[in-house]
Amino acid sequence: MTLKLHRRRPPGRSWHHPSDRRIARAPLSGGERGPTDRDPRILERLDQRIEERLDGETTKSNIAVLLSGFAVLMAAVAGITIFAVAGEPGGDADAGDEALAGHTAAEHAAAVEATGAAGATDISAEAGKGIDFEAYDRPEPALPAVPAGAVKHFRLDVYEHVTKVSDDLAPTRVWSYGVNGEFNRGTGVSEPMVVNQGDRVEIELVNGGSKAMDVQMPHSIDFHSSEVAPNEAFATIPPGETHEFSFVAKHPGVYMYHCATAPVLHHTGAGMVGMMVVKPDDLAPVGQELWVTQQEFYLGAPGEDADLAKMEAKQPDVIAFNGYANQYQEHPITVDRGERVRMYVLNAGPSEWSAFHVIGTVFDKAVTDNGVARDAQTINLAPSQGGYVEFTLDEEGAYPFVTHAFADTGKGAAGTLQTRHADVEGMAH
Ligand SMILES: [Cu+2]
Repeated sequence: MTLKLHRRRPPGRSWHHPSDRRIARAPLSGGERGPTDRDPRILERLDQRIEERLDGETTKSNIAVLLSGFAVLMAAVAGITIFAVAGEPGGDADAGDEALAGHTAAEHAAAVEATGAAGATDISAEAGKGIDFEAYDRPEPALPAVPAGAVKHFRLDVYEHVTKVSDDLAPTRVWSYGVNGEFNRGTGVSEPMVVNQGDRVEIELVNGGSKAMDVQMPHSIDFHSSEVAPNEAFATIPPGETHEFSFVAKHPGVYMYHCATAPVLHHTGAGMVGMMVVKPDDLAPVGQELWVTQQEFYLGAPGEDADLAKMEAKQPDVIAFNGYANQYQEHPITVDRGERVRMYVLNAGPSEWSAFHVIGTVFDKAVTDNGVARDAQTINLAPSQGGYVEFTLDEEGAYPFVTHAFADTGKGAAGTLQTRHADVEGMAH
C-alpha cells in the first residue's frame, strides 16, 4: 500500500538533498513490511498490558484478536500519514507547506524511500555491536555563564558524530553544534547559549571546520531569539564554509536554535537543535540554574544517519533530556534542600509536546513567553517552545523530573534531582 507512494520521484527533477548520497547507502531491508511488524516491542508491550488487565482470564486467542485489531488500526493510521505526506504538490495546502519547509512533498516521499520503511531496521544494542562510538560523558546541567565582553561572540561548529543516545540501543549518527569549543560528544545534545537581554550577539557558523567535525553536507542555523531577514542570516552553507551575522537579543526568553536547511524535519530530527537563553534584565539570583533540552531521536541503521521515515511518522525511538535517555536518573543532579532552583527548559521537538513536571514539588513561578504563572504543577511546551521554572525541594530526597506525557517518559525523558544529604540507597552520584 505504501511502497508505491514511496517510489514516486519528483516529476521532471531529481531529488537533490545533499545527504542523498549517504542516505542512499542505508539498508533498504524490510521491503513491503506493514507498520505492525516493524516494531515488535510495541506488540510486546501491548501484549503485556492486555495480559495484566485481563488478569489471566482471557485466552491467547482473544489477545490475538485484539492485536490484529490494533494492527489494522495502525496500518490505517500509517497509510493515511504517508498518503498525506506523499500527496501531489500543487494544491493550496501543499503549496503553503512547501514554502514553509522549502521542499516538496515528492521530495519527502523520495527521502522516505531512501531511508527505508519506518522501523524496519534492527536498532538494538546487539545490532550495533562492533560499531565505534563516542564514550558517554554526562553533559554539565549547570547553565553556562554569559560570555564576557560587550558583544557576545559565539562560534558554532557543525559536527557529525556517532554516539549512543540510549544504553539500550545501537549507536547512531547525530548532527550537532559545538558552541565556543563545548562539544557534548558521547550524547546527542548541543550546548546551550546564554546572553543578557539587549546584548548584541555575533554568530560565526562554521560548517565542518576540520576533519574531526566529519561534515559532509550543507547546514545552517536559525535563531528564534533573533529578528533578522532569514533568507540572509539563516542561509545554508556548504561543508568547509563559514557564515557570519549578528543580531540584538531584544526579547527575553528560552528560545530554540536549529538548522533550517531542507528538509528541516530531517536536520532537526537528526540532532541540529539547541537552547538559547536570553536572560531578562530583572532576573533575581537563585541557588542554582540548570538547563534541560527535551529532544527526540529517530534511529536509522546502527551507526548511520537518523531515519526520516520515522520522523514523518512521529515515531521517535528515544526522547531524552540533554541528549541521552534517562541519564540524570543514572547520574542525578545534586541540589541543596531548600535552595531556590531555576530550571530552563526547552522542548526542541522536533514534533512532540512536552509537559515538564518535577515530582514532589510545585513551581512557585513558571515563566513561558514572558508570562508568569504561579503555583504551577506542569509547563506546557509546544515543539520549539521554552521557559523556566523556579522551585525548592523541601525535604531531603530524590525528586524525578519528567515530561508528564508518560508514553514519552518511557522513551527516556526522565531524570532525578537529588538533595545533597538524601538517604537514597544505591543511587549513583
Ligand atoms: Cu543541517
